[in-house]
Amino acid sequence: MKGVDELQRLLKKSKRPRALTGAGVSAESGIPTFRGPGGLWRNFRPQDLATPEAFARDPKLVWEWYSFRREIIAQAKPNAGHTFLALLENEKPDFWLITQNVDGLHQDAGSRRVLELHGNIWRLRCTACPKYVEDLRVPLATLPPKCGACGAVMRPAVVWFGEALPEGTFAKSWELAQTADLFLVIGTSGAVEPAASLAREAKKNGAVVVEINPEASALTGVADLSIKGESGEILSRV
Ligand code: BJW
Ligand code: ZN
Repeated sequence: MKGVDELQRLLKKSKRPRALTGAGVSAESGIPTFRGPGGLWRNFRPQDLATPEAFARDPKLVWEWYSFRREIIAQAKPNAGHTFLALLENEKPDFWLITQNVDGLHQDAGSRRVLELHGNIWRLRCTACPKYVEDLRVPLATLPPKCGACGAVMRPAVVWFGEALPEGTFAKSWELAQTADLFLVIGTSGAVEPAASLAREAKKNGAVVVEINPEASALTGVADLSIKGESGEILSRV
């Protein structure tokens, strides 16, 4: 396939490759994406679940949604797309993976240079005190879970709409976008900012942008090469 050959060529000569991944990279592991057919938001409005206001209004409802997703993720395994990106890290000492995903499957596949823009579903933080914990239990003992230190409600340590991304993580991602020579955009609709702007920033600074997605996205116009297909399937051929 022409796109795959071209990507192979670009990877071979790249010294500073980066990848931005989204929910689509975990779709072949059986984890639903957010938008589109079968997406997690087909039956819900994002503002009813993924905002601090929604959580303040009904923490149990929001936690039930996260609990449901934790159950699915707990049973999922990394796919060929995750594995490819983990192996790329060994080949390219300056490769960095920037993910919007909260599922931790990149780390499960062996990736270590991972920046999580939107947090991680396995971590919880207290709404009242600095307590921050990893909790892998499925299901959790109570919904909403309570802080062991102060008794207040815990929340998932993820980034909701209207919340700032972890400052150091985003700053580092921005710098990596600016210094990229190759920027892979894999399995994201590019609908959410500021994550999507990383691809634009990379392009502005001279990187070749390659998209892998079975559908057109908000970032297809930014891509120099757009490979249509499922990321696990495509990357297993690179
Ligand atoms: C496959 C596939 C296969 C399928 N292989 N591909 C500028 C303009 C307008 C609005 C804004 C703006 N800047 C900021 C905003 C507001 C807002 C925003 O972006 N709104 C837009 C909706 C317009 N952004 C924010 O609020 C962000 N915060 C912020 O900007 O703060 C500013 C601030 C500064 C200082 C102080 C205070 C505030 C935060 C955004 C947080 C996003 N959070 C979520 C939830 C995380 C927790 C959780 O998981 O529950 O993150 S929303 C959700 O969307 C999740 C995802 O990471 C994110 C992106 O989705 P993704 O990954 O792209 O998934 P999908 O489903 O959209 O797409 C899947 C793709 O895969 C599709 O294209 C498929 O085709 C493809 N696919 N199978 C490859 N096998
Ligand atoms: Zn607390």
